[in-house]
Amino acid sequence: MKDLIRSALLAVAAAPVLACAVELAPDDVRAFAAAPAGFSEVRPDIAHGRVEAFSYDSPVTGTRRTANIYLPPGYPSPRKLPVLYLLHGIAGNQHEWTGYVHAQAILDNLIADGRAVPMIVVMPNGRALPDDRPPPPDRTFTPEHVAGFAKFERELLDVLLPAIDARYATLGDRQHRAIAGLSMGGGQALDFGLGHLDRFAWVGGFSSAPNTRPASELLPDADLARRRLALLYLSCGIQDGLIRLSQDFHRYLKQHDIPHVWNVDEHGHDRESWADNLHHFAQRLFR
Ligand code: FER
Repeated sequence: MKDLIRSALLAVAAAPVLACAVELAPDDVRAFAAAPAGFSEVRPDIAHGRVEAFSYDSPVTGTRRTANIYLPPGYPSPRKLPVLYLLHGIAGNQHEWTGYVHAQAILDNLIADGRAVPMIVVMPNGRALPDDRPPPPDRTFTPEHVAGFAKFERELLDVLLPAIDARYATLGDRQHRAIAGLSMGGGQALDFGLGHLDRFAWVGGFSSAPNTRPASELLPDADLARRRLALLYLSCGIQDGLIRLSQDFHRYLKQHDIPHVWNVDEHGHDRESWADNLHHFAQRLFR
């Protein structure tokens, strides 16, 4: 319920940017058919993973911070697992993917059907500020608040990654580490993932926000990108006023022959798009 209120507030706060005119190119189409009915609903007949809280000290904020961790059914298993870092939007927190998007059901269903490999999913709070609660709507887009999302880069790389690898049975190398996010978190995933291909081989930006650095800055060396990226996945809905940014990113990748998935769906800046894209992205990871 809280997440629904939060997204409704965001819709009001972000209305001017999200209402931008959308122009579509011929290749702005779905890469995959819509997920099957019920893909994000809890199925009582299958094994379920669990979500637990993981706390760590952040030298960036000077506070103790908490991430949510999805552990697949049967964890701990004899085998070490790959890890996906999954980042929320500007008005969300570590509960947004599970609460609003139903990520836990999506992952459980894919794993039960053998369509995704069992993985640990780390859902941190990507707002590296001493007060990391979603602010009231009139402060959602302040420079201070937006800066908190950029400050998360050092905390993620220097503190959270090593802490997760120490606490959980992870494989811990770049080939077994992915990063993706929605909107503000999509921008973070592209900035941090593509900016640190020594740490991540799988990167996804869903409805990425204007905190995304230009593709020319993130991937100046196309050859290196081709060699290091296992998957680069971009998506956006045709009703999302932020689509221009992803279209430009896709165009740059195409011009420079950098393989990627470009999935344009019929949705807006909303859970329908993010749930569908998590479903498609997760099943392509670590294979
Ligand atoms: C902006 C429009 C939208 C922006 C961020 C967003 C930093 C983020 C939206 C979201 O996370 O849902 O101009 O600037």
